Amino acid sequence: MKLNSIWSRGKAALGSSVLLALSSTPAWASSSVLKQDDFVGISFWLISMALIASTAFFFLERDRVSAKWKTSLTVSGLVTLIAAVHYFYMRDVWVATGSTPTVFRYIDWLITVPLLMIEFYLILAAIAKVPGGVFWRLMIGTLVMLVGGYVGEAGYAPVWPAFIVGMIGWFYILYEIFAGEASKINAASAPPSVQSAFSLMRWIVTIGWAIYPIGYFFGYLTGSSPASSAAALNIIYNLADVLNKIAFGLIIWKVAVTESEASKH
Ligand SMILES: *C/C=C(C)/C=C/C=C(C)/C=C/C1=C(C)CCCC1(C)C
Repeated sequence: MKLNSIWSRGKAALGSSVLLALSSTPAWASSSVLKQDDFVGISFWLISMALIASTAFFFLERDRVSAKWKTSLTVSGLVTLIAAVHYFYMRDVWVATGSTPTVFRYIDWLITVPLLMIEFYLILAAIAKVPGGVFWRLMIGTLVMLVGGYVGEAGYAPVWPAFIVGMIGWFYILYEIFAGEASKINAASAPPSVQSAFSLMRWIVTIGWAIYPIGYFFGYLTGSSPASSAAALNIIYNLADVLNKIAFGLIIWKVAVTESEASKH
Protein backbone atom coordinates (compact mmCIF):
# COMPACT_ATOMS: atom_id res chain seq x y z
CA MET A 1 0.00 0.00 0.00
CA LYS A 2 1.28 3.44 -0.82
CA LEU A 3 2.18 5.64 2.12
CA ASN A 4 -0.21 8.23 0.80
CA SER A 5 -3.22 5.97 0.92
CA ILE A 6 -2.34 4.68 4.41
CA TRP A 7 -2.22 8.30 5.51
CA SER A 8 -5.56 9.16 4.03
CA ARG A 9 -7.24 6.04 5.47
CA GLY A 10 -5.83 6.90 8.87
CA LYS A 11 -7.15 10.42 8.54
CA ALA A 12 -10.64 9.22 7.59
CA ALA A 13 -10.73 6.80 10.54
CA LEU A 14 -9.55 9.50 12.92
CA GLY A 15 -12.13 11.91 11.52
CA SER A 16 -15.04 9.52 11.97
CA SER A 17 -14.10 8.59 15.53
CA VAL A 18 -13.81 12.24 16.52
CA LEU A 19 -17.24 12.93 15.02
CA LEU A 20 -18.75 9.94 16.81
CA ALA A 21 -17.38 11.09 20.15
CA LEU A 22 -18.70 14.59 19.59
CA SER A 23 -22.20 13.55 18.61
CA SER A 24 -22.95 11.08 21.40
CA THR A 25 -25.28 12.56 24.01
CA PRO A 26 -23.76 12.87 27.46
CA ALA A 27 -25.47 10.79 30.17
CA TRP A 28 -26.60 13.84 32.17
CA ALA A 29 -28.70 15.07 29.27
CA SER A 30 -30.71 11.88 28.87
CA SER A 31 -33.64 13.24 30.84
CA SER A 32 -34.27 16.04 28.36
CA VAL A 33 -35.58 14.72 25.09
CA LEU A 34 -36.10 16.87 22.01
CA LYS A 35 -39.85 17.42 21.60
CA GLN A 36 -41.46 17.03 18.16
CA ASP A 37 -42.86 20.56 18.18
CA ASP A 38 -39.75 22.25 19.55
CA PHE A 39 -38.71 23.96 16.34
CA VAL A 40 -35.85 25.86 17.89
CA GLY A 41 -34.44 22.61 19.29
CA ILE A 42 -34.94 20.94 15.90
CA SER A 43 -33.15 23.79 14.15
CA PHE A 44 -30.19 23.35 16.53
CA TRP A 45 -30.19 19.65 15.69
CA LEU A 46 -30.45 20.09 11.90
CA ILE A 47 -27.77 22.69 11.76
CA SER A 48 -25.35 20.80 13.97
CA MET A 49 -25.62 17.92 11.47
CA ALA A 50 -25.07 20.27 8.55
CA LEU A 51 -22.01 21.70 10.33
CA ILE A 52 -20.55 18.25 10.97
CA ALA A 53 -21.13 17.17 7.37
CA SER A 54 -19.53 20.39 6.11
CA THR A 55 -16.53 19.82 8.34
CA ALA A 56 -15.97 16.34 6.90
CA PHE A 57 -16.46 17.72 3.40
CA PHE A 58 -13.96 20.59 3.73
CA PHE A 59 -11.30 18.37 5.32
CA LEU A 60 -11.67 15.61 2.72
CA GLU A 61 -11.71 18.06 -0.18
CA ARG A 62 -8.28 19.36 0.86
CA ASP A 63 -6.85 16.43 -1.13
CA ARG A 64 -8.29 17.87 -4.34
CA VAL A 65 -6.76 21.33 -4.23
CA SER A 66 -3.22 22.54 -4.75
CA ALA A 67 -0.93 23.23 -1.80
CA LYS A 68 -1.48 26.97 -1.54
CA TRP A 69 -5.27 26.54 -1.17
CA LYS A 70 -5.18 23.82 1.50
CA THR A 71 -4.97 26.19 4.47
CA SER A 72 -8.14 27.98 3.34
CA LEU A 73 -10.09 24.71 3.35
CA THR A 74 -8.62 23.72 6.71
CA VAL A 75 -9.81 27.00 8.19
CA SER A 76 -13.31 26.55 6.68
CA GLY A 77 -13.49 23.10 8.27
CA LEU A 78 -12.31 24.42 11.64
CA VAL A 79 -15.02 27.09 11.60
CA THR A 80 -17.78 24.53 11.03
CA LEU A 81 -16.26 22.07 13.53
CA ILE A 82 -16.03 24.66 16.31
CA ALA A 83 -19.58 25.83 15.60
CA ALA A 84 -20.86 22.23 15.61
CA VAL A 85 -19.48 21.61 19.09
CA HIS A 86 -21.16 24.81 20.33
CA TYR A 87 -24.42 23.79 18.64
CA PHE A 88 -24.47 20.41 20.38
CA TYR A 89 -24.07 22.15 23.69
CA MET A 90 -26.51 24.97 22.95
CA ARG A 91 -29.11 22.45 21.82
CA ASP A 92 -28.85 20.60 25.14
CA VAL A 93 -29.13 23.84 27.07
CA TRP A 94 -32.14 24.90 25.02
CA VAL A 95 -33.92 21.56 25.42
CA ALA A 96 -33.25 21.48 29.15
CA THR A 97 -33.99 25.11 30.04
CA GLY A 98 -35.75 26.82 27.11
CA SER A 99 -33.11 29.52 27.00
CA THR A 100 -29.84 29.96 25.15
CA PRO A 101 -26.99 31.25 27.27
CA THR A 102 -25.71 34.17 25.26
CA VAL A 103 -22.22 33.43 26.48
CA PHE A 104 -21.97 30.30 24.29
CA ARG A 105 -22.88 32.17 21.13
CA TYR A 106 -20.21 34.72 21.94
CA ILE A 107 -17.54 32.11 22.72
CA ASP A 108 -18.34 30.55 19.35
CA TRP A 109 -18.15 33.95 17.61
CA LEU A 110 -14.96 34.90 19.39
CA ILE A 111 -13.23 31.89 17.83
CA THR A 112 -15.01 31.53 14.47
CA VAL A 113 -15.36 35.17 13.37
CA PRO A 114 -11.57 35.84 13.47
CA LEU A 115 -11.12 32.62 11.48
CA LEU A 116 -13.63 33.84 8.88
CA MET A 117 -11.69 37.12 8.67
CA ILE A 118 -8.45 35.20 8.19
CA GLU A 119 -10.08 33.65 5.11
CA PHE A 120 -10.04 37.04 3.37
CA TYR A 121 -6.37 37.34 4.11
CA LEU A 122 -5.66 33.75 2.99
CA ILE A 123 -7.41 33.91 -0.35
CA LEU A 124 -5.48 37.08 -1.19
CA ALA A 125 -2.24 35.62 0.15
CA ALA A 126 -2.70 32.63 -2.18
CA ILE A 127 -2.45 34.93 -5.20
CA ALA A 128 -0.45 38.02 -4.13
CA LYS A 129 1.90 39.44 -1.53
CA VAL A 130 -0.28 40.83 1.25
CA PRO A 131 1.07 43.09 4.01
CA GLY A 132 0.43 41.93 7.58
CA GLY A 133 -1.44 45.19 8.28
CA VAL A 134 -4.46 43.86 6.37
CA PHE A 135 -4.61 40.89 8.72
CA TRP A 136 -4.28 43.02 11.87
CA ARG A 137 -6.89 45.57 10.82
CA LEU A 138 -9.43 42.82 10.16
CA MET A 139 -8.62 41.31 13.58
CA ILE A 140 -8.97 44.62 15.43
CA GLY A 141 -12.31 45.36 13.75
CA THR A 142 -13.56 41.88 14.75
CA LEU A 143 -12.52 42.27 18.39
CA VAL A 144 -14.07 45.72 18.77
CA MET A 145 -17.30 44.42 17.23
CA LEU A 146 -17.57 41.35 19.47
CA VAL A 147 -16.37 42.87 22.72
CA GLY A 148 -18.79 45.78 22.20
CA GLY A 149 -21.67 43.38 21.60
CA TYR A 150 -20.79 41.14 24.52
CA VAL A 151 -20.44 43.78 27.22
CA GLY A 152 -23.86 45.08 26.15
CA GLU A 153 -25.66 41.73 26.03
CA ALA A 154 -24.09 40.44 29.24
CA GLY A 155 -25.00 43.58 31.16
CA TYR A 156 -21.47 44.93 31.77
CA ALA A 157 -22.22 48.14 29.88
CA PRO A 158 -25.34 50.08 28.85
CA VAL A 159 -26.84 48.45 25.75
CA TRP A 160 -26.88 51.48 23.43
CA PRO A 161 -23.23 52.65 23.75
CA ALA A 162 -22.06 49.02 23.60
CA PHE A 163 -24.09 48.52 20.42
CA ILE A 164 -22.55 51.61 18.83
CA VAL A 165 -19.02 50.45 19.65
CA GLY A 166 -19.84 47.07 18.10
CA MET A 167 -21.20 48.75 14.96
CA ILE A 168 -18.03 50.81 14.60
CA GLY A 169 -15.97 47.60 14.64
CA TRP A 170 -18.16 46.08 11.93
CA PHE A 171 -18.03 49.23 9.75
CA TYR A 172 -14.27 49.22 10.07
CA ILE A 173 -14.19 45.66 8.65
CA LEU A 174 -16.55 46.69 5.84
CA TYR A 175 -14.33 49.65 5.03
CA GLU A 176 -11.25 47.43 4.82
CA ILE A 177 -12.87 44.92 2.45
CA PHE A 178 -14.79 47.41 0.27
CA ALA A 179 -12.39 50.36 0.06
CA GLY A 180 -9.26 49.61 2.08
CA GLU A 181 -6.03 47.81 1.23
CA ALA A 182 -7.60 44.33 1.06
CA SER A 183 -10.04 45.50 -1.59
CA LYS A 184 -7.25 47.23 -3.57
CA ILE A 185 -5.06 44.12 -3.60
CA ASN A 186 -8.06 42.13 -4.79
CA ALA A 187 -8.86 44.58 -7.58
CA ALA A 188 -5.23 44.90 -8.70
CA SER A 189 -3.91 41.35 -8.65
CA ALA A 190 -6.61 38.72 -8.27
CA PRO A 191 -7.68 36.47 -11.16
CA PRO A 192 -11.42 36.56 -12.05
CA SER A 193 -12.38 33.53 -9.95
CA VAL A 194 -10.76 35.03 -6.83
CA GLN A 195 -12.37 38.41 -7.51
CA SER A 196 -15.82 36.89 -7.75
CA ALA A 197 -15.28 34.86 -4.55
CA PHE A 198 -13.99 37.98 -2.79
CA SER A 199 -17.02 39.92 -3.89
CA LEU A 200 -19.49 37.22 -2.74
CA MET A 201 -17.67 36.93 0.59
CA ARG A 202 -17.92 40.63 1.24
CA TRP A 203 -21.64 40.64 0.51
CA ILE A 204 -22.01 37.86 3.05
CA VAL A 205 -20.14 40.02 5.57
CA THR A 206 -22.51 42.90 4.75
CA ILE A 207 -25.91 41.24 4.44
CA GLY A 208 -25.47 37.91 6.22
CA TRP A 209 -23.70 39.54 9.16
CA ALA A 210 -26.31 42.32 9.41
CA ILE A 211 -28.72 39.71 10.78
CA TYR A 212 -26.86 39.65 14.14
CA PRO A 213 -27.01 43.38 14.97
CA ILE A 214 -30.65 43.40 13.79
CA GLY A 215 -31.27 40.60 16.29
CA TYR A 216 -29.48 42.58 19.01
CA PHE A 217 -31.55 45.63 18.12
CA PHE A 218 -34.90 43.84 18.41
CA GLY A 219 -33.81 41.85 21.44
CA TYR A 220 -32.45 44.74 23.52
CA LEU A 221 -33.16 48.14 22.07
CA THR A 222 -36.88 48.16 21.35
CA GLY A 223 -38.03 47.60 24.93
CA SER A 224 -39.42 44.10 24.26
CA SER A 225 -38.16 41.49 26.70
CA PRO A 226 -35.38 39.30 25.30
CA ALA A 227 -37.15 36.25 26.77
CA SER A 228 -40.26 36.74 24.63
CA SER A 229 -38.27 36.90 21.42
CA ALA A 230 -35.85 34.10 22.35
CA ALA A 231 -37.41 31.44 20.09
CA ALA A 232 -37.56 33.63 16.99
CA LEU A 233 -34.10 35.05 17.58
CA ASN A 234 -32.53 31.62 17.97
CA ILE A 235 -34.01 30.37 14.72
CA ILE A 236 -32.86 33.52 12.94
CA TYR A 237 -29.32 33.25 14.33
CA ASN A 238 -29.21 29.56 13.46
CA LEU A 239 -30.18 30.19 9.84
CA ALA A 240 -27.72 33.08 9.68
CA ASP A 241 -24.95 30.70 10.71
CA VAL A 242 -25.77 28.38 7.79
CA LEU A 243 -25.15 31.27 5.41
CA ASN A 244 -22.20 32.80 7.24
CA LYS A 245 -20.30 29.64 8.06
CA ILE A 246 -21.32 26.90 5.60
CA ALA A 247 -22.08 28.95 2.47
CA PHE A 248 -19.04 31.14 3.13
CA GLY A 249 -16.89 27.98 3.30
CA LEU A 250 -18.42 26.66 0.07
CA ILE A 251 -17.49 29.86 -1.77
CA ILE A 252 -13.90 29.37 -0.69
CA TRP A 253 -14.01 25.69 -1.65
CA LYS A 254 -15.27 26.66 -5.12
CA VAL A 255 -12.49 29.15 -5.78
CA ALA A 256 -9.88 26.75 -4.40
CA VAL A 257 -11.03 23.98 -6.75
CA THR A 258 -11.31 26.31 -9.76
CA GLU A 259 -7.87 27.82 -9.24
CA SER A 260 -6.25 24.43 -8.58
CA GLU A 261 -7.70 22.99 -11.80
CA ALA A 262 -6.61 26.07 -13.75
CA SER A 263 -3.01 25.77 -12.55
CA LYS A 264 -2.84 22.15 -13.81
CA HIS A 265 -3.23 23.21 -17.46
C1 LIG B 1 -20.41 32.50 12.62
C2 LIG B 1 -20.76 33.65 13.35
C3 LIG B 1 -20.76 34.92 12.85
C4 LIG B 1 -20.40 35.21 11.44
C5 LIG B 1 -21.12 35.98 13.76
C6 LIG B 1 -21.13 37.28 13.46
C7 LIG B 1 -21.52 38.26 14.42
C8 LIG B 1 -21.68 39.59 14.16
C9 LIG B 1 -21.45 40.16 12.81
C10 LIG B 1 -22.11 40.46 15.24
C11 LIG B 1 -22.30 41.79 15.13
C12 LIG B 1 -22.71 42.77 16.15
C13 LIG B 1 -22.65 44.13 15.81
C14 LIG B 1 -22.27 44.57 14.43
C15 LIG B 1 -22.98 45.23 16.77
C16 LIG B 1 -22.99 44.77 18.19
C17 LIG B 1 -23.72 43.53 18.37
C18 LIG B 1 -23.17 42.36 17.54
C19 LIG B 1 -22.00 41.75 18.31
C20 LIG B 1 -24.32 41.35 17.48
